[in-house]
Amino acid sequence: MARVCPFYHAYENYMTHAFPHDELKPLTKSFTDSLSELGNLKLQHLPQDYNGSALTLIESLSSLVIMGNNTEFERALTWLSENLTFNVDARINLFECNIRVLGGLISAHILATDSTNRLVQGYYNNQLLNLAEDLGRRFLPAFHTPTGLPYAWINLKYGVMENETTETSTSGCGSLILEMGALSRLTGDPRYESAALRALRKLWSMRSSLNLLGTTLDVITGEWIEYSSGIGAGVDSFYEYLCKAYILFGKEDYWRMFHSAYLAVQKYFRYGPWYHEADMRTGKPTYWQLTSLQAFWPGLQVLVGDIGAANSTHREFFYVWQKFGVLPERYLLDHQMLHPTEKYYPLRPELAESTFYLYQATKDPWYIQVGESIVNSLNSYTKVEGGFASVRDVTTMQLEDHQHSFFLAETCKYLYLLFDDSFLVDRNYIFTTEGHPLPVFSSWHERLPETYIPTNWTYAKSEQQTRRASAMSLQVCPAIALRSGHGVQQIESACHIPDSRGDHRCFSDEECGVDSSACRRRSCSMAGYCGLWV
Ligand code: DMJ
Repeated sequence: MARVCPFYHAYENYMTHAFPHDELKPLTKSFTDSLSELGNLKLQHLPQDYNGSALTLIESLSSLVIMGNNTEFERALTWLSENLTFNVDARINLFECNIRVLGGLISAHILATDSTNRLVQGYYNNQLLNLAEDLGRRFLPAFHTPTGLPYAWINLKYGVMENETTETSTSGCGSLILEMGALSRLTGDPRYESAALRALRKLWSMRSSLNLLGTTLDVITGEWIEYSSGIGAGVDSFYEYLCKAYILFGKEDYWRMFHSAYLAVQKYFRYGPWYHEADMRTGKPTYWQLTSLQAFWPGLQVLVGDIGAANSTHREFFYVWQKFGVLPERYLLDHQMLHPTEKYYPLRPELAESTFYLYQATKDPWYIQVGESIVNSLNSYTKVEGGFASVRDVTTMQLEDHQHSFFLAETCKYLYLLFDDSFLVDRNYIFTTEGHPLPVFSSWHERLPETYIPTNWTYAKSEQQTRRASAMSLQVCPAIALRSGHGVQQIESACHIPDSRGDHRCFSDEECGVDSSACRRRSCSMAGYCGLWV
């Protein structure tokens, strides 16, 4: 049964073999607390040598509510309220701890206080929000730098350590605004949102004249270290948070930044349905690689209404998924081969995430088939008695003893929502980069004109459905009208120009003809679509 939700097999095994440690080792039915990227949090009332934060439990909270399991949600909530503390000597990664722990707690707090979820009333007394606020306060010393750009690492008890590295990534300091902004709105303490916003503005001021950013930088000097960047590792959620911050908070400043950044990505990184890396100073291509993390991009494109481009990129990623059975971490586009060492698939969510967004936007049943195929692959290749294991090598399907917490926070959640989106009916949520839902605070989207529905998709949205502007269907393409001091101002569309024969399957370049507007020969992509790919 393709649609059987993988969540419970993963969750129950975590609870049996790993809880209250961080993550499950499904092959040996044991646990790990040594998250190199997250550091270790600690719990009260537990043995001295215990080094866990029940990370997978925190990451599962919003998924439990979405699936309607209020009993388990409340059990988890009680346990965390009584046991979790952040007053510990632990060096943690700010970005990871923000998206997984702070985001998990804030989202769960909102879900716990939302009366439509029918949780047991009376018991909940803001315990998760108090924990989130305590954690947020411990983040603040990381921002005490001359630039306002935060250190990548901080000790929760002692602040920034002596000789701490000053190197961080674009996503590390540019994707904190959703969680820290929400924390400020919920607590009334503006410090979290201001710190994250100051960092974001500083980062944006460091863009090149082409509106491109690099991948790594120094938080003290404010100078770039790595000038090459793309839409994958180290940068991905920066773009995502500019767009989602606009949706969540409604400030047009976020949209202006996102719009310029998005156009630059499409201009300098896009190569047909693929995205390569380029030097931020010259726009010249650097690395021609497909990475598994890039597969979130079509989901983001759905939010801005660039469905044609989203569809073509999603199809290529799914083609690679089918070719290998799962998505390899890195594929060398210029050599048409796997990266020699990065052949792994750690149960990442990005393809399922984009599939969910594209189905929400189009209701094209093809995306349901994609979802079924993803679930089938997960069950065939990664499901073991003790949970779901990462794939070490996609050429041999040899497994690795690790079930990452994002598998429960994101992969399982997006697959569930693809088949059953009843949780989203009449609600307006935006998902953080870790898949935790936050209700849209502003009401700007209700003012949107009639949403733009492209006509060249294989299956348009059912006319019977009420068209409601929501965070799930931002769809502001093809032209964006911004209000300015002098009335309404038209700005360049973010949308990709749709391919006039978008659904024509091809076998060779010869079948594709010449593009009438660009006067260039079209070619046939790996998945069999004509376009200006080369
Ligand atoms: C998740 O932790 C988040 O989505 C992050 O932004 C990058 N990707 C991982 C899972 O692949």
